[in-house]
Amino acid sequence: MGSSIFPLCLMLLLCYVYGSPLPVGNHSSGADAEAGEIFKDIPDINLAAGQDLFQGDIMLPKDQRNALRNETYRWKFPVPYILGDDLDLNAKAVILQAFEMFRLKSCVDFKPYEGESTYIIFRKEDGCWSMVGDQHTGQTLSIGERCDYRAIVEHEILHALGFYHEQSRMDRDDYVTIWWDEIIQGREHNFAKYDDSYITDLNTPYDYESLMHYAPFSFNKNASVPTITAKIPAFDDIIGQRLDFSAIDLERLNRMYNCTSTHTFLDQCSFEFDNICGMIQGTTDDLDWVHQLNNVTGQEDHTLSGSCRDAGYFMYFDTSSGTADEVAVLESRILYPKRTQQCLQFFYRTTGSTSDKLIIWLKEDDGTGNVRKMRKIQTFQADSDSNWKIAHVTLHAQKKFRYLFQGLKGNPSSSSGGIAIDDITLTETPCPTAVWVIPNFSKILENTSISVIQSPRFYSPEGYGFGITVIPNYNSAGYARIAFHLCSGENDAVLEWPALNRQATLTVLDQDPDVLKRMSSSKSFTTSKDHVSSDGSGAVIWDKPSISGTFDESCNCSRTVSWGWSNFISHSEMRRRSFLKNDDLIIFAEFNDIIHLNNTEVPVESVQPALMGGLILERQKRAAQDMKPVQDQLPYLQDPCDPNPCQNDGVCVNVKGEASCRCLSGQAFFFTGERCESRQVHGDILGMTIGGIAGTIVLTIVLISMMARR
Ligand SMILES: *[C@@H]1O[C@H](CO)[C@@H](O)[C@H](O)[C@H]1NC(C)=O
Ligand SMILES: *[C@@H]1O[C@H](CO)[C@@H](O)[C@H](O)[C@H]1NC(C)=O
Ligand SMILES: *[C@@H]1O[C@H](CO)[C@@H](O)[C@H](O)[C@H]1NC(C)=O
Ligand SMILES: *[C@@H]1O[C@H](CO)[C@@H](O)[C@H](O)[C@H]1NC(C)=O
Ligand SMILES: *[C@@H]1O[C@H](CO)[C@@H](O)[C@H](O)[C@H]1NC(C)=O
Ligand SMILES: *[C@@H]1O[C@H](CO)[C@@H](O)[C@H](O)[C@H]1NC(C)=O
Ligand SMILES: *[C@@H]1O[C@H](CO)[C@@H](O)[C@H](O)[C@H]1NC(C)=O
Ligand SMILES: *[C@@H]1O[C@H](CO)[C@@H](O)[C@H](O)[C@H]1NC(C)=O
Ligand SMILES: *[C@@H]1O[C@H](CO)[C@@H](O)[C@H](O)[C@H]1NC(C)=O
Ligand SMILES: [Ca+2]
Ligand SMILES: [Ca+2]
Ligand SMILES: [Zn+2]
Repeated sequence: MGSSIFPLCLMLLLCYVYGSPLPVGNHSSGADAEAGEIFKDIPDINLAAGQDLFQGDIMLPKDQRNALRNETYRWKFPVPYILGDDLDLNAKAVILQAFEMFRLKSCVDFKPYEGESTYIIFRKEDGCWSMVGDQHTGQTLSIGERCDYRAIVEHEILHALGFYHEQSRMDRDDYVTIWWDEIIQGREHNFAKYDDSYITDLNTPYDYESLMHYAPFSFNKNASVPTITAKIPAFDDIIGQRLDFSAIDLERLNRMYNCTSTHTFLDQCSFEFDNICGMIQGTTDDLDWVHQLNNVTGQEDHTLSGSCRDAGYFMYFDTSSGTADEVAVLESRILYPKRTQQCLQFFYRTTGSTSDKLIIWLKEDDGTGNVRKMRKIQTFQADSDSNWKIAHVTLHAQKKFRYLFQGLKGNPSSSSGGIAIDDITLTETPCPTAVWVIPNFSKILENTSISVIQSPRFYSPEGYGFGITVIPNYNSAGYARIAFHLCSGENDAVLEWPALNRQATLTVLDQDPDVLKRMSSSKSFTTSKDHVSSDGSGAVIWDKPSISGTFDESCNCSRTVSWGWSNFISHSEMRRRSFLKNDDLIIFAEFNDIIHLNNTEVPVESVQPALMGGLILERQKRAAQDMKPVQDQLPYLQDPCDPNPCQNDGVCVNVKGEASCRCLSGQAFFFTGERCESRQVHGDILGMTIGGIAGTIVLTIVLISMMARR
């Protein structure tokens, strides 16, 4: 048994499609121009687009080994990829976001294609689909119209990595009911299940929450009758979730690929255990932080928010006694950065004097291997608001380091409390540009007279003012509409208008203490000249807000019409996970120019000598011939510092998408050149012998700014 050629099984993916973003008509009145936006299934769109092409190609022929069991179909990391230029600009940036989620939560990694024999080429074809497993030929993964959402791209990549749909499991009939009579004729094969000689569940239970599960109304005949329902009805609301990987999705991915670490995750702590995650108390300070159990009402920890007795710890610095200026320091263990930027996220609460301070420090390798070089990063001044608050601090650690929390007593006589910290996460990803917290959100959801909530004004890295619009009860359909708009701001005179080809990303934060298990809801669109005002004037809505927008007193600025999703997140989703912890809804927003992704496609090289077997070579030649000719273009590198182009241990810094090398400098010599390729000896100590002492020279990083790149 077992024929040797694995068929190119195209997996037609039935992904839940979110409605395209549409403008909210008039934000100030809260009225909506385009009502009745609903979820649509890809099959409907595909049928309309004539995508019967893949029908029937989905079934695995009998006697075939499954990608999941056969290691031949497992990828070697990093997976080479090409972003085809037929993709929408937004889709390209969303694919890169999905890569970042894999890098954060698993050991899966991706790299731009450089002539490898196997790779994934992302294209915009009809619908969203992928092949299953590494086909060793270079394979297409389609991110079609309306597929450009992070969760959908993650779903497709999971197929490419070797995973089938959750309801294809052999034991699925124990967990879900398939209503065969309600399935569109000819689409029944989408509900096939596979024998356990083909697929393995990797010893994990059936997962209703899987990103790989079908939604109830998949391939249905009648819009109001489901084709798949859960045996436990509570899960009917959950199957088909398209937020992010579930905990079990990650467990399986990590088991299949033997992942033991991830690429961008560094540290986290919710302080629930006595070892406080390897953190240590400073020894040269006055006092210690206390590992405090939340046993006083109104003083709950952040992780559990008072939901469990005898659990829920945080770190606490009491500022109500002693003398002013007394200090306690909490230090992290030593961490080893892989990138040059880290984001420290934590929650803190101040209940003492308003002159108390919480100060974040970075302690780095001084060049001799000792972690002792201190840098003050940010100070948080206490205030009279005693709720938990979220904080983000960007660190730029380039060598091994610790991060420190310093509590500083302000005025004990005016303090009856102190400073608490909890739920720390440290990742090597950028901190969010805009963070908007809406307190008392469950009360807002219940109050139907609240129609529209506008955020304050934020500024993008380029200087554009922008805001977020939330309509908590959109058309009473059980969904919150969340949308993005531009605001007039102090930089408007020098900026480019209209602001096109910028990607707006809105993320509703799942406040799970474990950053790897967070299932935040994130959606993106890219501003385009096709986004026109619904008032009939045909004006592009991304023009200067002072001209195209309406004045709003709350920000003393003009806001444009907002663009977003009326089904951004359902009320039941928000209540189910930790979206409303402490009754705060937390929304992150980004607004970035992505025009550098306009030309990313690189030609496929047909010859790859020596490394490959004959069969694969043949297949690849055919695959290359089948491809449309592509123009000669420069390869696009997503992270110019990966791999590090700097020589002689130079540190690479990503400066606006370009690699810039910071060269090492010693007492006797230093490195120069764009890639730190040449060594120079300091003039004044030219006479010193270099060779013998090179090993003991103390190397310190000097920030020699390199020539500005063109
Ligand atoms: C895996 O698949 C390859 C190619 O189809 C086949 O040659 C090989 O025998 C399979 N391995 C196992 C263990 O089934
Ligand atoms: C928005 O509402 C204001 C007053 O509420 C009105 O003057 C304006 O014409 C409306 N704009 C649109 C595009 O409907
Ligand atoms: C769809 O199902 C609903 C509820 O069962 C039923 O009332 C309706 O007639 C059905 N529509 C069609 C077109 O079959
Ligand atoms: C994972 O580890 C097992 C056992 O060591 C090994 O057989 C398998 O090849 C590994 N898989 C991958 C993808 O590295
Ligand atoms: C609360 O916990 C602390 C130790 O964390 C303990 O010293 C204190 O007595 C407890 N208070 C109450 C009211 O149980
Ligand atoms: C939230 O609700 C509580 C109690 O209902 C109230 O005391 C508090 O002021 C509210 N917070 C805000 C920011 O509205
Ligand atoms: C609902 O919201 C309105 C407007 O903000 C407010 O005046 C009213 O008191 C709220 N009602 C309740 C029950 O909170
Ligand atoms: C509003 O902004 C204008 C300039 O944009 C400024 O002159 C004015 O003082 C501001 N008003 C308030 C209340 O801040
Ligand atoms: C994007 O690339 C296409 C061709 O590849 C070109 O026609 C277009 O002008 C580019 N857009 C921008 C804004 O540079
Ligand atoms: Ca805690
Ligand atoms: Ca101490
Ligand atoms: Zn799928």
